[in-house]
Amino acid sequence: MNNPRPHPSTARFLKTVPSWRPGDDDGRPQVAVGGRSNVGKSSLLNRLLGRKGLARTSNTPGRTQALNYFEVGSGLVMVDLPGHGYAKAPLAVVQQWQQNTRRYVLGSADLVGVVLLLDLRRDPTADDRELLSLARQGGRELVVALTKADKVGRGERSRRVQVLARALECDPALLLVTSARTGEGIDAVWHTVNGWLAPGAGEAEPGC
Ligand SMILES: Nc1nc2c(ncn2[C@@H]2O[C@H](COP(=O)(O)OP(=O)(O)OP(=O)(O)O)[C@@H](O)[C@H]2O)c(=O)[nH]1
Ligand SMILES: [Mg+2]
Repeated sequence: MNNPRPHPSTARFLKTVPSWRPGDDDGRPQVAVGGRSNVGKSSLLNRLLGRKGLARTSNTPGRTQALNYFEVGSGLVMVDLPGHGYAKAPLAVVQQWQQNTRRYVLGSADLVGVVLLLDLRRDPTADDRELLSLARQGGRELVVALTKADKVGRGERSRRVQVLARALECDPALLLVTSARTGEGIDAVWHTVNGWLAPGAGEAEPGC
């Protein structure tokens, strides 16, 4: 495989979108990164873009409260989705995040695919399943990236991949084991995303 990653100097923050409208998109293809609060979305995005401080990361769950758009070269926009499932957020705030995500994932004309992040050590929540189902409903490409693999030993990893694949009804081969800390799995995510963006893509079966 040739180096599938974009050059880090091509990545830059574009804007924050607290309440998505169709006019927020600009016609360039988009790939969204979603998952529960604290799963490692911003960290993985920084790794994918090769730039440490680009997306804000935090030990405080619920840090990313809006859609954050990042430009990757001239041909791709990556979107950091607000994390779901943060127990301490007020209900009204949670509902606003959820509505925002739902409107965007179902309504965007530019969203090509969703990278759903799940912590390798945890079982999927109802919110994870909802995002999965929204992506499927919206006809988006889909890949599952299992995060924080550096915290899990080899044997336990393959056991968890099997468990999660069964829980999501996905082929285990389609779950990508990743770590923002070590960089494991980053090329595999790019390989998948580049496949979505390649000319003639779009007729393949959904990945997961
Ligand atoms: N060990 C390890 N820790 C990680 C990894 N990815 C993220 N973390 C840590 O997990 C915490 C949350 O990471 P974030 O990237 O901010 O998570 P997020 O999903 O963007 O969180 P919200 O924006 O709050 O939804 C931080 O303390 C990160 O340093 C990883 O691959 N390995
Ligand atoms: Mg974040």
